[in-house]
Amino acid sequence: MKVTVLTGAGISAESGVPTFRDADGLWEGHDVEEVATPEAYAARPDVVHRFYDARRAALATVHPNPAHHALARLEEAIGDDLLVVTQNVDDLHERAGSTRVLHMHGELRSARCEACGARNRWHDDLGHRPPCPRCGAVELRPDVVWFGEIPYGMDRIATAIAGTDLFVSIGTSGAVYPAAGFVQHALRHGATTLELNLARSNGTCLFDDARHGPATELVPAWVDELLGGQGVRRGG
Ligand code: BJW
Repeated sequence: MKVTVLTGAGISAESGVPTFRDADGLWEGHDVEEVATPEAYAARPDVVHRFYDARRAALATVHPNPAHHALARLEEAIGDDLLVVTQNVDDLHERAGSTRVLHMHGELRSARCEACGARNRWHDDLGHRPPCPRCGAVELRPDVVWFGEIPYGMDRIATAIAGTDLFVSIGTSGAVYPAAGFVQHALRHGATTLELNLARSNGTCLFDDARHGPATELVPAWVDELLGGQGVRRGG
């Protein structure tokens, strides 16, 4: 059985990473247009760098939670038959032990050079305008995908979803495309679909099954269920 999991900010919420659109969300104090578009970055790079530098620094204070660990446990059990596509720019899946993770909206711990295109592992601030380690140009930006930009890995994601038996969406509001459309892509290709989210999302009615509650409870329970009773075996 092949499983594709889409994760969003809700899976990291109980680790202390703010979501985007909940009441106390990340963007409550920020105008989205001020920080999450290339135009905003061109107009006010200092504001944007401050915002992302603060979020990158905050990663050092958070840890993976039982939902991240459960997905790592699922990968241990079914290996290549699992792909985690995350919209999150944190690295909590990897720190929990997952290796098959595709960051479609980029990563906080990466800096992209607008001159040479290099994607550099990055742990420090960018606001003081360090040079690109690859080409020396002073054109490093957060390696994240803003509105109007093309998410990473779209071909690989489309192929994975087309061949998946089970598509599971965890902790995402379904407010942002193309991720919000993955469930329909999965359904068109005959997959079973499941939503695990704190509350109903914009797309809940599209899923075959939807369970609502905290990810730290729902995800470990679902992984137990899958590995316990459903006959999921590597290559099976
Ligand atoms: C819990 C929980 C707990 C809480 N347990 N659950 C008009 C119509 C349709 C589309 C468009 C349109 N106009 C423009 C577009 C396209 C646009 C778009 O979608 N706009 C919408 C606003 C309508 N999309 C784009 O521009 C994208 N690019 C694109 O489409 O390119 C064209 C193309 C695509 C494909 C192939 C070829 C070409 C780019 C989108 C980039 C999004 N970037 C951001 C910022 C990333 C950097 C950063 O982090 O700062 O990505 S926006 C932000 O939203 C971030 C997130 O990844 C993304 C999704 O948010 P998410 O994860 O769902 O978080 P929330 O807060 O919304 O929801 C959290 C959920 O968790 C809630 O439901 C809670 O209930 C739940 N929750 N606690 C379980 N404990």
